[in-house]
Amino acid sequence: MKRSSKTMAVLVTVFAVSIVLLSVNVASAQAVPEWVKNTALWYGEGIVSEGEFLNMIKFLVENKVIVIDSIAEPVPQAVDAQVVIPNGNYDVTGAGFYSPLNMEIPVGSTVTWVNDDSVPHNIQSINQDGKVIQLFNSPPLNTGDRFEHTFEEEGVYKYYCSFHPWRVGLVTVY
Ligand SMILES: [Cu+2]
Repeated sequence: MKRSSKTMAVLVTVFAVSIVLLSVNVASAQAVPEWVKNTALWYGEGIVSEGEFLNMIKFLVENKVIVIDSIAEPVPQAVDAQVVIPNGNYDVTGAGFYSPLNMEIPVGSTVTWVNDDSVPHNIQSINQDGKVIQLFNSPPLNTGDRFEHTFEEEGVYKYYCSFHPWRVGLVTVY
């Protein structure tokens, strides 16, 4: 009993999804050809093969009697994002982490780092071993200076400041 009610739930779900995806063009429905009606009837009676029946449905879709609305996948919009190098970031004993410490952005987004600290910093992309790589690398940024980079590929990008290498940040591009 339990099993069949589960099956029923699945069937209802599938049916509900179908309603969203399929809509019948009423104007065209009045013009459903006789052979289509016959094919459906004969399929039910086992006279017509499944292949012929499916071809008939294909015909209805191609001629827009059955309209299939495609559900577009939402494409994440690229953004302009900002990472603050906060006041006190230079201090190894302080909590002046990059804000946010892990910047999560869609592909194509641009990150701008802003130095809000009282001393110069830089932004150097590093690999998993902590070695500097030439991906996004800023000159020294004085207080108020900015540096930006546009991320065109998915991935997790690490960076640090070569003056204060204990300050490591992340950019996650999805
Ligand atoms: Cu620094």
